[in-house]
Amino acid sequence: MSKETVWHSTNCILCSTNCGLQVQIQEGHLVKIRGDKSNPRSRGYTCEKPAQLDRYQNHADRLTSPLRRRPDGGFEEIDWDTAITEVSAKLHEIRQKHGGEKIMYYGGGGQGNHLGGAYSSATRRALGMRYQSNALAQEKTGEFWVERQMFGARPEPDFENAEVAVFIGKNPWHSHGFERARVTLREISKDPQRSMIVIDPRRTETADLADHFLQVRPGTDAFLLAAMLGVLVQEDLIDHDFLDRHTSTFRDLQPILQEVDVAGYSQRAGVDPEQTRAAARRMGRAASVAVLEDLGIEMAPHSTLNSYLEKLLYVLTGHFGRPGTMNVGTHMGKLIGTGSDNRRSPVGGHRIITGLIPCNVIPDEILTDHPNRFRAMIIESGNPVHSLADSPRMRETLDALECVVVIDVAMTETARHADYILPAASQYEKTETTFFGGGFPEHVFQLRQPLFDSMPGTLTEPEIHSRLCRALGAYTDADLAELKAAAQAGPELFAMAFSRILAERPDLAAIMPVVLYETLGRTLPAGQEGAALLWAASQQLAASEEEAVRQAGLEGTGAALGQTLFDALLEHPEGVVISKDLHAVSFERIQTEDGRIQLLIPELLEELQALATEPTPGRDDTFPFILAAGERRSNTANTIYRDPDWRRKDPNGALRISPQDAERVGVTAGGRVRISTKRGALETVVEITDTLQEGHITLPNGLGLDFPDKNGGRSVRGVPPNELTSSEDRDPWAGTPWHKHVRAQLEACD
Ligand SMILES: Nc1nc2c(c(=O)[nH]1)N[C@H]1C(S)=C(S)[C@@H](COP(=O)(O)OP(=O)(O)OC[C@H]3O[C@@H](n4cnc5c(=O)[nH]c(N)nc54)[C@H](O)[C@@H]3O)O[C@H]1N2
Ligand SMILES: Nc1nc2c(c(=O)[nH]1)N[C@H]1C(S)=C(S)[C@@H](COP(=O)(O)OP(=O)(O)OC[C@H]3O[C@@H](n4cnc5c(=O)[nH]c(N)nc54)[C@H](O)[C@@H]3O)O[C@H]1N2
Ligand code: SF4
Ligand SMILES: [Mo]
Repeated sequence: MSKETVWHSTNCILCSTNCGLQVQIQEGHLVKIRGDKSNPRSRGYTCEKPAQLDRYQNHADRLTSPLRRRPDGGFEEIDWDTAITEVSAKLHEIRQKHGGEKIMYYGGGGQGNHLGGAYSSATRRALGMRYQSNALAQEKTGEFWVERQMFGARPEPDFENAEVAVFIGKNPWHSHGFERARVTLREISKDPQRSMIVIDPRRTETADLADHFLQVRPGTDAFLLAAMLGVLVQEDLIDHDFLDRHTSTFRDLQPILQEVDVAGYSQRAGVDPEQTRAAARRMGRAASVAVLEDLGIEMAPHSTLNSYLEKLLYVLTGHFGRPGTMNVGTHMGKLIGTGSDNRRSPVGGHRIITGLIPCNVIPDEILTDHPNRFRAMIIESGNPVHSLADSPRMRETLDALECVVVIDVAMTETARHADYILPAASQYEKTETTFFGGGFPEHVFQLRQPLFDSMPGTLTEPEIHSRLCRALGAYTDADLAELKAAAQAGPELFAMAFSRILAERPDLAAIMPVVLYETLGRTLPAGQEGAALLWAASQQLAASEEEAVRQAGLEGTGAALGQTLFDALLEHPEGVVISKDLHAVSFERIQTEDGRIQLLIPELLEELQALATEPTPGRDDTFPFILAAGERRSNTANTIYRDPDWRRKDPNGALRISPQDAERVGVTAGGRVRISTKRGALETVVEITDTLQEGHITLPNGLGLDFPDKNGGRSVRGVPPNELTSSEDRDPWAGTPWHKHVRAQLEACD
C-alpha cells in the first residue's frame, strides 16, 4: 500500500468530546479525514468541523522559530539555545528579585492537548511558582466548587441510556459535550418513551428536538430551577428512599423549597408555570434522568447558584449511580489544575477553586502597586487576550509584566504581547492526549501518535520543559544516569528504581514528568517520548482502581497491570477501554466527609432564599439589549482554527437578532449594526432569526482573529467578543464571567 492510502488513527482536537478520526496524510497535509469506527467511544461519529483540520496544521501564522521582542516592539528570530538560556535566566532573575510565586502560569492545554500542561508542572516547580489559571476558571469553577462540596467528585451524565435528558444553558447539537451527541439527541427525540427537556432563552437546534422547551428569559434560570425544585418538593416527587440512604439533611432543605412560589418564580423567568410543573413532573416520575449544564447558566447571573440548583434537581429525584443517570467514573491522571486548594489569590484575596485563580481577576492581580502582584507569566496553549473578559485590559495587563513567555503553535493575539514566544510542535506532530472525561461505565483513553515530524524550528512541550528545567539547574545528566540505565534494562527494573529514587530525591520527585521523559521517554519510539508521563498515570490508575482496570480486560496485578495498561495505550492509538465499572461504584467514589451526598451549601442557600426579594431589573435605556457574547455555532471552534476562510457560510459571524428588534433598530438581513456596551463598540452584520426572543441578541465565540489576508496585509474578520465584555461582571463566589448577559445597545449603520 502506498503511503497516501494508509489511514492513521488520531482524534479531533476541536472540542472536549475528542472524537476518534482516521486520516490520510500527504506531504505534511491532512488530505482525507473520516470518523474512526475503531474508536471505542465515538465509534465513527464526527460532526462537520474536523473536515478542515489541515487549516490547523498548516496556516500562514504557524510559528517556526523562537521569537524575542525587540526594544522597538517588533520580534526577532533567535535560536533555541538562546531562547532557553534567556527565558530561564530572565525567570530565574524575577524569582530572585520577587519570589517564584510572583510568576503566574496560564493555560496548559486547550481542547485536545493536555500533555504540555502536565509537563509544565516541572518547570513551575523548578521556578517555585505557586499560582495558575486557565479557561476552566471562566466557566467550570463554580460548578467544581459545588460538586466538590456535594460529592467530592464530578458526576457525569449517561444520555445514551437516559429516559429523560435535561440540557440547561447547553446546546449539544452544536457544542457536543458528550460523545455522539447528535445520534443520541435524535434517538431520544424519536422515542415516545423518552423525553428531552431544554432550558434556553434561544430556540436552539437542540430545543427543536425537545419535548419540554422552557424558553427562559436570559439570566433568570435561578428562578426557574428553584421553581422546578419547588414543584418536586411541593408535589412530593422526591425519592425519599434515595435521600435516606445517601444524604442526611433533606429535612433542612425541604422547608426552603416548600416555600418557593412556583408560579411567581416561573413568571419571573418568563415561563408558563404549567410548563415548569410538567418538566419537573417528568423528571420526578422518570426511571432515569441525566442532566448537563453549560455556559448558558455558568456565564450568567447566579452562575454558581445555578450549578447548585441543577445538581439538586437530580439528587432529590434520586438519579445517581444507575444506568441512564449521573455516575462517577475513573480518572487517568488529573485534569489540569484540579489540585485541592483553600488558598486565596495574593492581591485581591479571591477564592481559588481547584487550584485556579478566577480568570476575571487576573488583571486586578497585576495592574496594581500591591507588593504581591504577579511580575511575570508563562502562557501555554491559551489565548487570554482574546478569550478572557475585557481584551483591552488584558493587553494592558500583559504589557505591565516584566516578562511574558508564550508557548503556542500560532502567532496569537496573546503572543503579540510576549517578550519571548516559544513555538510548539502541533498536536498532530507529537504524541498527545486529553484528560477530559473518558466515559462511564467504560472509560476510553486515547494516546495519539504523531502523524508528522515536528515542523522545523518547533519543539514539543515536553522537550521545551525539559530544556528549561535543565537550564534552571533542576537536574543534571548525572542525576538521571541510574534511571536511564534502569529504563534500558526493562519495565520491572525501571518501576523499582523509579519508586526508590523518587522517594530518596524529593528534588527529582518535584520534576517527575521531566525525569520520566528523559529516562523512560528516551526508550520509546521517536516522537512518542512525551508518552512517558502516562506510564506513571497508568501505574497510578492500576493501583487505585485495580478491579475496574482488570474488568476492562487488561491483565496483571500491581506494577505489571500498570505496565499492561501503558503498553495498550502505546499499541492502540485508536483508543483503549482502560476501566469498566459497575454503576454502584459511583456511591463509593463520593468523597465527602461522611461519604454521603451533601445537600446543603449554606452560602448558596442564602442566595437562593434571597431570590424571593430580588428586585426585578428595570428597563435600561442606555443598554436595552442582553447580548450573549460567544455562542457556539457550526462554524466556531474557539480560536483553534485561525484562518477565517474555514467559514464558508456566514463568514463574518453575524449578530443574531429577532425580527421585532431588527425592525425597531431599522436593520434588514445582512445589514450592518454598531453594537456598543459599557466597555466598547464594534460594527458587524446581522442575521435575523425567530429563534431569539425580543431583547436578546447573540454573537459567536472565537471570531475576530487577526490573520494575514489576500492583499498581503492583515485583517480581522468578525467581532472579537471580549472587546465588549468587562471583567467586573462576574459571579460573587467563583468569579466566573457573565458573558451570556452583557448589556448592549444597537444602532443601524448606513
Ligand atoms: N461548535 C463549537 N462547539 C464547541 C465549541 C466551539 O467553539 N464551537 N467550544 C467548546 C467549549 S470550550 C465549550 S465550554 C462548550 C460550550 O457549549 P455550550 O455551553 O453549549 O455553548 P454556548 O453556545 O456558548 O451556550 C449554550 C447555550 O446557552 C444559551 N444561553 C444564553 N443565555 C442563557 C441564559 O441566560 N440561560 C440559559 N439557560 N441559557 C442561556 C445559549 O442560547 C446557548 O444555546 O462548547 C464546546 N463545543
Ligand atoms: N466572550 C466570551 N469569551 C469566551 C467564551 C465565550 O463564550 N464568550 N468562551 C470561553 C471558553 S468556554 C473557553 S474554553 C475559552 C477558550 O479560550 P482559550 O483557552 O484561550 O483557547 P483556545 O481558543 O481553545 O486555544 C488555545 C490556544 O492553544 C493553541 N494551541 C493549539 N495547539 C497547540 C499545541 O499543540 N501546543 C500549544 N502550546 N498551543 C496550542 C492555539 O493556537 C490557541 O492559541 O474561551 C472563552 N472565552
Ligand atoms: S464533536 Fe467535537 S471532537 Fe467530535 S468531531 Fe465535532 S468538533 Fe471534533
Ligand atoms: Mo470552554
